[in-house]
Amino acid sequence: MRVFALTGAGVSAESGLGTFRDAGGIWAQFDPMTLATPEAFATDPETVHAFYNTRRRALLAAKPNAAHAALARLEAGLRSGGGVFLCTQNIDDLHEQAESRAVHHMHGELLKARCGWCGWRTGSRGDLSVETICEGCRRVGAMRPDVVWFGEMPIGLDRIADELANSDIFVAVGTSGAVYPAAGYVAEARALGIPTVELNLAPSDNAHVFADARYGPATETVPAFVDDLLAR
Ligand code: BJW
Repeated sequence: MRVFALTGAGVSAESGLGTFRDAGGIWAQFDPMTLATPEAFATDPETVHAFYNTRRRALLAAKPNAAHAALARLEAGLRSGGGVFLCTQNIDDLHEQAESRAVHHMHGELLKARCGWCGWRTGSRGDLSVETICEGCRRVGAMRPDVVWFGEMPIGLDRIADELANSDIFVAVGTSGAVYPAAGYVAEARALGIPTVELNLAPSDNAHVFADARYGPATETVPAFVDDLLAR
């Protein structure tokens, strides 16, 4: 069995990292257009850096939870017969900390930085600022978190399309279905005749598109779902 798992902020919520669109979520407190667009970074890089520096520090203190662990267990359990493609919208590294191996970060990674001048990418666990020097071109002013902002192209869309087309089941965990292209994957899966399951705290924006759903905290629904899949 080949599993396509799409994860969102809800899978990391019980690790203490905020979601975006829930009550009290990040975009309930801040306007994404002033923090998560290339235009915001061009206009006010200090504010954008401060936002991501705060979130990076929170990530460095966070630990994976039972949902991350269950997805890693699923991958290990299916290694000899199929596998898991873990397509995450999250920029945290909690799937890797839980020892998932096939993790694809379609919205980038907070613990990496990229130069807007030359494209140099590097691991980066400390704060970034407009003074951060690019090790590739030695210029300052354009080092930015290696994340995908609104209006930018998500990473590896061809690979995602291939993995989706070759999967036997599509499961979405803790994502609101508000952001495209990820929000459209369930409809693509259904059009391909692939069974679809939503695991979420509450019905997402596109809950009606899923064939099956289980609602509750990810730390409960994901381990139970993995147990069921591995027992098949
Ligand atoms: C729990 C839980 C618990 C809580 N247990 N569950 C088509 C139509 C309309 C617009 C567009 C469209 N196509 C493109 C667009 C534009 C735009 C877009 O989608 N806008 C919408 C807002 C309308 N998309 C883009 O700009 C994307 N780029 C693009 O489209 O390029 C061109 C292109 C064209 C054609 C084909 C392909 C490409 C880029 C999007 C970049 C998103 N960036 C962000 C920020 C990343 C960096 C950062 O983290 O700061 O990514 S925004 C934010 O939203 C972040 C997330 O990855 C993303 C998704 O959020 P997610 O994960 O779903 O979180 P929430 O908070 O929304 O939901 C949490 C869920 O968890 C909830 O359902 C809760 O119930 C649940 N939950 N606790 C289980 N304990």
